[in-house]
Amino acid sequence: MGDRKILFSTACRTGRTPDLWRDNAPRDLGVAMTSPRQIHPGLRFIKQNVPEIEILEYPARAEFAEVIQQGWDVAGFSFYTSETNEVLRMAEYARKAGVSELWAGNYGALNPAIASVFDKVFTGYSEAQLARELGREPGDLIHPPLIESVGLSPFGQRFLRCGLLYTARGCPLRCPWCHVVTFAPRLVKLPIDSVERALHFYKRNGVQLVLVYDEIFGLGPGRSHDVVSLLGSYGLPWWIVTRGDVLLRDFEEWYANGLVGANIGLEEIEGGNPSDPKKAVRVESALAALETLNRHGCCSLGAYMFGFEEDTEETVMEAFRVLDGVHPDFMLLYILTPAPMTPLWDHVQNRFGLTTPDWSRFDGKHLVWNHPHLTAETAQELLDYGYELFNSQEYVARLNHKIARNLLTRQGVAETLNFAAASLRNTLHGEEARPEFF
Ligand code: B12
Repeated sequence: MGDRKILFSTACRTGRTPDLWRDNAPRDLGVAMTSPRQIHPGLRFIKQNVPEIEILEYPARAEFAEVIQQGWDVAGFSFYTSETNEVLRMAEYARKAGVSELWAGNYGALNPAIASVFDKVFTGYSEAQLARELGREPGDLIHPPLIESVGLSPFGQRFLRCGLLYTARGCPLRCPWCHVVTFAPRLVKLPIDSVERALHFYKRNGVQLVLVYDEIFGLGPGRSHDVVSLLGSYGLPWWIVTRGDVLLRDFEEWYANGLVGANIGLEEIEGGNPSDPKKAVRVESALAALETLNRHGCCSLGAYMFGFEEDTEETVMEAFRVLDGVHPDFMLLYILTPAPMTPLWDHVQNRFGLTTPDWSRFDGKHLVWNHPHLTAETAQELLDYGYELFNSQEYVARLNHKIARNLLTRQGVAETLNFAAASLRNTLHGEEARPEFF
């Protein structure tokens, strides 16, 4: 069992690399933030905890074609639904190269329509399952070092050195559109000493900002206090992804411990039953959370998804107007996209039907089902309108100004100058993200 040669790869790099900032900005924007994906946290967690497995992150097609010929017993693929076409092509290639077993993992693997291509499909976070597959008992989970940069175009890719941090996995909420419902429906904390080891590494290796990528940071009463004081004790600025009501509950404590920015989910602004009183409270708290962040000079990002069943062009425009009124620094904009094996998927299949079999369009940027009030073109126009409205040129100056002011008021002049010097050094001499493990 343990002697098999195993290679895991992400989908090949084709066209432009996914980039949180660029993917939500007007197409011809000159100066913009940029963070093309550089490392794959999922594969790095696997390599850190199951080192027998070799990994390839975002290879070019030619690189994959060459590596896959090197006598592997197993090829595993890590992909999102929108990367399915590319991975099916890679799987065919691997079979032709004589690889005897193909495995699938990550969200894209949860798709009955393609399951027969693979010999094994893994659901959810997989380190433990993989260790057992290789014939041993898993140990405590180790958080690998995960360093990426945020660039400022046209000046370069390495302006801000960021450390990615995961403190908990999974989500117990049951949002019908969200793939996490099927993928990892239980909230599980990462071992705190492992989180601390990653933070320690970041502090020693010139990380300027910690990006906490838990699905919803702070979920579950009381559970984040230990992590928050740990973050505070390292004196690194940190940024989270969370929900408005959760942020409002704990904001004072988080701010006192170095929080400098947050992405707030705004799905509730449109989705669901408008007369549901719980929804009204959540909408209010999402908006209040953005205002709270702004009032304290913290960076405020909104993540707004439209295209729910009851949405019309007018209701989306109205939501844009309301959101614009609270002045988020940047908005991530998505079109509601059903993912296989979610309640939304079944509902859409039964009532409306999909409009395309092309998996590459299941990326949150295309309308892929027969919507009762919106056409694919209108949805696209709304997206483009939103990019212009929220994310045109000024956001870059606003965010950089906020980060600088935040540092000045909270850490003083000397620290702020150090920070600026570090960014200059990164820009001039920064290294590419490289494989690094404990
Ligand atoms: C952070 C994040 C991002 C970041 C990525 C940052 C970075 N530098 O990597 C950014 C903002 C760039 C991003 C972009 C997108 N994202 Co995103 N993102 C997430 C988020 C919040 C966390 C992902 C993560 O880092 N997980 C942590 C790592 C450790 O876990 P992992 O990757 O899942 O890997 C584990 C398992 O999957 C498994 N595994 C992984 N690979 C393999 C391979 C094999 C062979 C096996 C056996 C197992 C296995 O083991 C790993 C270790 O346990 C998730 C939601 C969530 N909580 O999962 C959404 C999520 C994954 N994103 C999603 C989507 C749709 C996207 C986008 C397509 C557009 C969009 N709507 O945002 C783009 C495209 C990205 C791309 N093509 O690369 C969806 C995926 C749905 C789907 N069905 O595909 C999610 C689930 C959000 C949601 N709720 O809808 N994303």
